[in-house]
Amino acid sequence: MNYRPQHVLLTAIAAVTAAGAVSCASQGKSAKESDKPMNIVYIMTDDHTAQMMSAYDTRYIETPNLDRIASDGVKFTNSFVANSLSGPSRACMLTGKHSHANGFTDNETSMFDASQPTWPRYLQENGYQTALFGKWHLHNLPQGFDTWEVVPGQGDYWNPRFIQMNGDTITEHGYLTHLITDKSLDWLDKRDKDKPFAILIHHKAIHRNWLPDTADLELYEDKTFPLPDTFHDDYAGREAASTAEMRISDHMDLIYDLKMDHPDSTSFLKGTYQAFVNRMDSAQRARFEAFYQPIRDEFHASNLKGRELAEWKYQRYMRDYAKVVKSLDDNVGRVLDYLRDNDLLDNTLVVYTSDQGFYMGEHGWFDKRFMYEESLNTPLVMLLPEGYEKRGDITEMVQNIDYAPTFLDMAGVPVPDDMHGVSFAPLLKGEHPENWRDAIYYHYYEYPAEHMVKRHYGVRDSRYKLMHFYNDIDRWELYDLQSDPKELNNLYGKPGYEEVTSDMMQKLKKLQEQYDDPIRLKYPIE
Ligand code: SGN
Ligand code: CA
Repeated sequence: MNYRPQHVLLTAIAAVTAAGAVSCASQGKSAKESDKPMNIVYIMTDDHTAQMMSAYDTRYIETPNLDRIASDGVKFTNSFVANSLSGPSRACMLTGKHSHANGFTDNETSMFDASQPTWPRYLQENGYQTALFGKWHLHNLPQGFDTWEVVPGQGDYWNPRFIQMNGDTITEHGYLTHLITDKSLDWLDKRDKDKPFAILIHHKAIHRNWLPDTADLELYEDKTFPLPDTFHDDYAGREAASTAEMRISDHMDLIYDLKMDHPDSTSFLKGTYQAFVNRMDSAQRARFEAFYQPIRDEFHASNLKGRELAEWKYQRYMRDYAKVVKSLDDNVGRVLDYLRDNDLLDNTLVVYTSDQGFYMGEHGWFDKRFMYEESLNTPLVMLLPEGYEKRGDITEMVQNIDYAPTFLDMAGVPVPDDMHGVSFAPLLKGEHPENWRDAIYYHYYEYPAEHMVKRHYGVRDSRYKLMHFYNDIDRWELYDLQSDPKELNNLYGKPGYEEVTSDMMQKLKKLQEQYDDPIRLKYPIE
């Protein structure tokens, strides 16, 4: 590895200036905020999918503040994760390495070695102030941050607990999305203004079980969301899809997920639901119950069954999810306003992304995990500091393993050789490197586990996707994303696709070798 910690702010400033990232001196500009090294504001949500962000998809809801980032900056239209699950995705993002190399393969059995190098730690060692607020979910305490305050595990929407740096756990009053933003803005205000900073704002929103802020409860109640045309998918030719337990019809819980509590209900998730709603104080709870009770009464009287029930559940799911997005969008707006009002936008990279995508009824599902498009994709929009002129859509394929090398590169810090990701800083300058990757690699491990999505790995290029489901199954799937973007028609083994299959196998083999994923020894490709 080339990298040597420099520990000196001046070195970092010199390096940044040398990299041309933020210096305005050469453009004859007078000394001002943008002459300083670049800052990073990295905002990541949980389970926020591109279908529910209007910069990407106008069918469902409006997200004006998130869209401000896209319209004033850049929007990646081919942005993917390496492993569509929270902890693994976070570990890939922090380390720039695929799951097998960073050691955090799944939420259940992994423990993140927080002493391993991460981009916040490299920046900290190079004179940056670093801070993290919100969801961490790597089963130990953060390292590489001057300041952090994280929620235990998945966190609580209401009156949430926060673990503090001194080891104490405190309980705050209010709604989590506001509180994470309050803490972040407070830190930004109190930071040492002579040093560059990197702040990671990690929301729990929009994670299950979609408890909205009481201020947003009434929203979207008049709206009927269009049903995805794959909602009643029969999973023909896709065994792993057929055995997954994430169908809105069969696996979404009426109480826990949809708040349709009833004295006679026997759901095994009732206790979990009650633990969450019991966190509310009496005023919060009264507003919550006043909103949901009439819906419950009508629902329990209606005695819906079969497809009617599934479609009713879909509408309630979409509404609650949309309400939680509304609060998130408002709070991202607060951060953008703060940066604008404090003249920070010229020299700050603002990133908005999610730990993965999510199903909004496509294939009949909620949740994520699969390498199918909705959960492989993740939203990625950025406001760029001076010196990065690109605006609008970026179509090259990027992955969350690229974030670490990109941020280091932009900050003028050498990118360690052992990172799998590649800096996409050239794309932010409007360049189109000829040797940019033509395919991405994916590997999901958490099985057997909740939602029962079988282990799989695969490769996706701009036209085709090849996946191998393994462990207690041995099934390949191949899709032509051009003729079958919804991935309903598994072409693997069908006549006429021998050459495409063989090409994709070779791409898969090459990536498994490049990243040195040990799975290739178990399932060697000729
Ligand atoms: C929880 C959820 C699951 C979800 C996982 C992982 N169940 O276990 O639905 O798939 O988190 O999500 S819940 O009953 O606890 O809500 S992740 O985004 O953190 O990876
Ligand atoms: Ca997640």
